[in-house]
Amino acid sequence: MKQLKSFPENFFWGAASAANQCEGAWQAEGKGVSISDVMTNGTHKEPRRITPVIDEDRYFYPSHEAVDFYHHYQEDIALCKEMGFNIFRMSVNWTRIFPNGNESEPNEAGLAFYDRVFAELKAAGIEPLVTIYHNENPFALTQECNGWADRRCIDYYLNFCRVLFERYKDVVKYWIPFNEINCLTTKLGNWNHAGILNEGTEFFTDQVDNPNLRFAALHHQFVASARAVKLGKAINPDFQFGTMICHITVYPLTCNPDDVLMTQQEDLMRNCFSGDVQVKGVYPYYIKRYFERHGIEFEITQQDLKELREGTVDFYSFSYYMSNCISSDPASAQVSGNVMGGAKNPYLTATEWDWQIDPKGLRYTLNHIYDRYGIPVMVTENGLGARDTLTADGKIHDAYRIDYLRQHIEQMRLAIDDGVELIGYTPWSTMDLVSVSTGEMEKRYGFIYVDKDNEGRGDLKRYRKDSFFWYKKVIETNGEDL
Ligand code: BGP
Repeated sequence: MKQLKSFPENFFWGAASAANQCEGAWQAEGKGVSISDVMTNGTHKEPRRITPVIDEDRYFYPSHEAVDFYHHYQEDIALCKEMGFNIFRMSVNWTRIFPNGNESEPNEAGLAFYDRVFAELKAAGIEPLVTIYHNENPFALTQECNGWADRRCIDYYLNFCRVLFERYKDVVKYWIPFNEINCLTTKLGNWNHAGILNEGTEFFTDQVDNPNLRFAALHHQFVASARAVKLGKAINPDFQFGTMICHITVYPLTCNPDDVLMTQQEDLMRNCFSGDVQVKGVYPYYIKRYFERHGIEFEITQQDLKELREGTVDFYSFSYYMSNCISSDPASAQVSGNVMGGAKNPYLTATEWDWQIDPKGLRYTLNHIYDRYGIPVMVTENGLGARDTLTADGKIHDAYRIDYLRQHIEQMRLAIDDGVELIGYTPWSTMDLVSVSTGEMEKRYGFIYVDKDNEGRGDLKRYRKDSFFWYKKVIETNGEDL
């Protein structure tokens, strides 16, 4: 038999992070309040909430200090260099640059921080992959106009993009306009993905959902993304832009045609819709019918449609953590307790948070995506959330994480062998950081352990996990030695 194809020579190996989950320093040097800064920690007896009035005495807001990347970036980037990264995925916190999101002039101190981070990366020979928007919506825009439900956010965001593109035109080449943009196809996306809040009580929750506002917000983000691509390419034609789709791969629970049809609809809605708009530049036929059937209405102008066509992306990137099964039988639907719902797959195991582990599903997904779009693909998130133990001698034996990553990398290689043009891998996450869905620190993903717990205790000291040394070897051998 012919030998398997290898990872290409210039393959991007690195890991991912997001400003709101790692930086901390939530009020440093003129930074404004972002949506994530008003989220409580979910380890309290109730789910995470958004509090319009910050009450430090009653609640812990994990993003306020997070793992303090703001003051530890040099140390963290040095560790990335040690692992051999040639790419580092990060986001720029909008509220450091525009504290309220709507100012005309940027906050120079906020930009100076990213100048330092990029300089450090360059010195380490690491390419930045920059997410422009990763749940860092300025809270002031929620108060001003209910976040992305309002079209004004497009211009505010473009103003932010212009500053980034001009300042970093020779420093950053790879850009992701929006993280997991497709989260807005479900009500989970309302709060941290779009800053939409509708309830006038002490707490806002994500339980309130108005699909007209939510899909309008998604549309505004599509237009903003397309305009960002056009603007960026005018500033530097070498810029490369990508999608970032939260890909929850779905299988029919049985071969009952009802299950198969439901699965197809779920896949189109959750996974394909946003990619179709950003890669193909048009609203797909099935979504138009969906809007009609559900009476969903919002404004789409001719100018919007033109901009969508003109601002398509160069590569397709996505997060992949799990797959789910879809069932038309109400008794078996929703068995799995993970945030995305779905039915339990009897062939798979799951994490403590019920995320079903499915390495082969990654190969399936990569082929599915490449077949649909035919553009370069990057896995910009993938990883295992787990509770790690720091031993007395400063070690973290996370064989379970190594096992998870190894199996997924094996499947990536098989997908390359299938012919998929896979160009990079940035698993979640570089260092431990705050979990989005739970607000916990103890749901850890990093190669680098950070001493901090759910209540914010710990000295923030960094430790190399076993997976750190393992990943270093993987990168050194370009994916040969797993
Ligand atoms: C993705 C987000 C990340 C990250 C990851 C893990 O959806 O883009 O920001 O947090 O999921 O999720 P969690 O932190 O909820 O375990």
